[in-house]
Amino acid sequence: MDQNQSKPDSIGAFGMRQSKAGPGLSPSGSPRRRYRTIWISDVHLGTRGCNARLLIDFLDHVDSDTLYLVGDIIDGWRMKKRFYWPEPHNAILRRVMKRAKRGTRVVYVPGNHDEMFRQFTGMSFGGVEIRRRAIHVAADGRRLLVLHGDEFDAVMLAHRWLAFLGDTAYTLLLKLNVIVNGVRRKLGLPYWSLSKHAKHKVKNAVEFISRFEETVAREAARLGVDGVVCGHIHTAETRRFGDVLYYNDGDWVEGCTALVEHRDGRMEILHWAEEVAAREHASAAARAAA
Ligand SMILES: [Mn+2]
Repeated sequence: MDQNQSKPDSIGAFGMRQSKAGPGLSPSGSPRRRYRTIWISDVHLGTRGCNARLLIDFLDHVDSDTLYLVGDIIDGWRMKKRFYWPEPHNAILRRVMKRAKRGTRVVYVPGNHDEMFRQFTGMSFGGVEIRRRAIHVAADGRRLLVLHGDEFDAVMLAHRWLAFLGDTAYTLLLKLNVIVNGVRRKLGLPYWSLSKHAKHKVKNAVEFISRFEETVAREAARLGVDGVVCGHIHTAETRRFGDVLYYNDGDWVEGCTALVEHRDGRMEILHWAEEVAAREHASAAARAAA
């Protein structure tokens, strides 16, 4: 944790970010966007698949009254096999803890990959509340159930959700995604998710996603809430099933998305790779004009 409060986020991992930006400004100098609520999940810290660079950029450009961490934030499964913890992953945790310290309400709903934190349900660490699930009351009064989503795996398939591709094939796809994007970055091309696009080409995957969404929405209807926010299947979405709203905040391994609630209760999915590409395009254009 940064001891020097007057110093803005000057974290060494990204040297160029040692900016003069004040607390209300992002490192790129634009004012931080402030939302009522932000939901992120499936960050998978501790794996190479995690797009830490984009997530750090996201955290440096947005703020909220409440931040929900909707599970699979730290990948305990993968870490058991092999320890992997580069500096940018620390930088993400520091940013989250700093937010909690400065008054953002941070609610952490662990998922299946970070289920080791479920034993701390009801406790609070550094201002981060740990919950098994949560009810979020939106600005317009709607009640949204917040859960990770792995609780439906057993009902749906008796397999993990990756069953449709096979865990090995999926892991390979994510590895390829890292390689492809390493090359793209060297070429100055924006982030593009290979695995996300491959998934949408597989008929079984599409059917699976649809069935998952329906199952979660049905549970929300049964509980009498107005909607549900989950993660788990790495597919951001906003959909309506009858009277129930289904929101999935996506992930930071493939899609790099967050779900946000505006002041008036309006919900939106932010596609961060596209935002970064647009910003870089705009600043390149500005440089060319100068
Ligand atoms: Mn999960």
